[in-house]
Amino acid sequence: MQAIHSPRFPRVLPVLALAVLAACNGRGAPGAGAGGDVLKLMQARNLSEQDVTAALKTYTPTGRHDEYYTFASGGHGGNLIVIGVPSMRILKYIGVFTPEPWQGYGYGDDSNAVIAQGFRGGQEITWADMHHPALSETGGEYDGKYIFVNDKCNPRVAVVDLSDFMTKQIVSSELIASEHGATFVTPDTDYVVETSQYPAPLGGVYAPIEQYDEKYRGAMIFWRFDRQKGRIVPEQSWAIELPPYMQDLADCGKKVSDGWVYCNSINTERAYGGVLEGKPPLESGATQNDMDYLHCIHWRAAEAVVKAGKTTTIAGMRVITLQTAIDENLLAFVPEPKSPHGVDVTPDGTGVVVGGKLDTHTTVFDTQKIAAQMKEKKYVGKDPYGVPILDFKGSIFGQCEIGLGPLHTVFDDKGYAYTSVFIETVVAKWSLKDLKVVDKIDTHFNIGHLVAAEGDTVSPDGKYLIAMNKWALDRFAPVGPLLPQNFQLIDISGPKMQLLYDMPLPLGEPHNAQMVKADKLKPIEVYKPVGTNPFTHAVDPHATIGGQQRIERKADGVHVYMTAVRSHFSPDIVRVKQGDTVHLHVTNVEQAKDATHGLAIGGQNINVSLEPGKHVNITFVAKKAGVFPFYCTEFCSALHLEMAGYLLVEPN
Ligand code: CUK
Ligand code: CUA
Repeated sequence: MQAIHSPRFPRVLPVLALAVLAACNGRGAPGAGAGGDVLKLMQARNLSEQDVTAALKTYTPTGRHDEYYTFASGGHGGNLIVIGVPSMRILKYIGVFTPEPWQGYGYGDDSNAVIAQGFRGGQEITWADMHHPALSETGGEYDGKYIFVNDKCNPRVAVVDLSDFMTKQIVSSELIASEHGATFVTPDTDYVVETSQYPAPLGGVYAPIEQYDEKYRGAMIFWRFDRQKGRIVPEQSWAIELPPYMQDLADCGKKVSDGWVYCNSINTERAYGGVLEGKPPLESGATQNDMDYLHCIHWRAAEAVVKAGKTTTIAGMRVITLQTAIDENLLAFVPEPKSPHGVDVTPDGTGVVVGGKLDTHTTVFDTQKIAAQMKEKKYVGKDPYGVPILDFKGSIFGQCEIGLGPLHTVFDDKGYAYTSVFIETVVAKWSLKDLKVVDKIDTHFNIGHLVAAEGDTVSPDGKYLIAMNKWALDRFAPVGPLLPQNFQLIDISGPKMQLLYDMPLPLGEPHNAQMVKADKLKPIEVYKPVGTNPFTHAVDPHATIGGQQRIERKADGVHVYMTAVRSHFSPDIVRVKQGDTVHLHVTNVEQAKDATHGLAIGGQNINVSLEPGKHVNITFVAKKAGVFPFYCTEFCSALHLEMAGYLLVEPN
């Protein structure tokens, strides 16, 4: 064996080489020669033993599927990113708040209508600041059926159906003007929680900012999810009014704390800026107090209060006023250290872990102590709005000295918690039992959230963790001043964490993600029966089958009933008059798994995806006279280029 010159090669390398050799021999195929090649490769590419084990732990040969799906928020992109773990291969982008041309999302009547559900106050919105996806749960376990996700900027919540990986609904309430603590689900997905961030007068009305204390408010919305329909039911949803602090992240209780929701807050100082008006900037005004308030809300008791009709309606939403919440003992505060961030309920539901951006601890609040004291009304004070306050020391399990800037926490199957530490830029592994740090690993760089396999459930898997880092300063080939984000896959199965893989994310700041066991998802392969509209889950009234293709002129315009099949559209000539409203009803009549077509029409901003069996309706006005070729945008067959036709718009 050749001597290895690189200082990166540890002396144990030959052991690894032997192991690789043995493995190769064991499988019969590559033989001893291949082992030698591995060594040469390692040398040529300057790879250490660590590098090679990382590669062996993530490399996924062709045809082999990943063990987990990660659903990452697409940040500014307003879409969800589906990633396989451990390979870190991107499997799909799901259009959510933003049109997605490949999927035809935002280019046909039904998907346009979904995106339009998210327009606020008549304003068209085609981007989002997506932060926190949440998988649907049954009994506190991911059930692989739905994923919800929020838009922090334009308070909205979307419902994505994991049977076909399509966004089916967006809900938005004018009650609040921005949000952050969303989306978090109750353990059986009865509710999807959305909490405001920047206080504003409830209901989208105006009040001078000098009346901040009196007129500005926060609120937590409980969006009711109907599992049968797979939709949020706004009429069955409700909210709780909160003081004008900046409510931050939230998490729902589980097991012993089922029925509760916890939300941290910042800016209990109620600063609102005014740098040109002689006031301190918002961020210094908002960091005066040593403690902010963890909001503890008994949502199950609140639900009963709603059912008893003790609500006021604001912007169409039933709201439990702050006074009613206090009177009914639904809400209490526990002081939490300076500028807290992250609220994460432990798998057994006994603890709530809160980080402190300007603190060096994570604090583990004790859900049982909080519930007991609230029951006995053992309060030590009130905030300016009359919300009762619990004793800090009497409400915690303890604190863990973590490092500078702890943010978010996830869990494994062995009783350890993993906290992202922003300023120190590490992941800290610590024991929930004795609150001691046992391991730290560097991240590159600026870690925000982290996600662990099944990490938000009652039974985390351990195994994998992804550190979601902002701005990868030097990890990748440079692409200009706007830096990609960096997802770092970390092996957490052993006592020491091991970095396995760097994955650049080029779309927007992803914030948070969910990692679910792949075999929990059972996506469909084709739409059945032929003519299914994915947004109604039923055969569309305009579905077209072979032999029924036709063009009909009706009072509301020209209706074109069209089929797509390898390799033609029928009809393939569509004649209309300038100014006609055209209704295209297109059914892909195929049922083979890979028989997807697309339909694009030049000059009309139309491109829809026609997966097997799918039906799409497209309405547009033929404004301009001319000849507009249309064609299939998926390479569906040898005669794909010939899958085309003409839209002929005759001048008036
Ligand atoms: S926030 Cu982004 S790093 Cu919106 Cu969950 Cu903490
Ligand atoms: Cu159908 Cu190409």
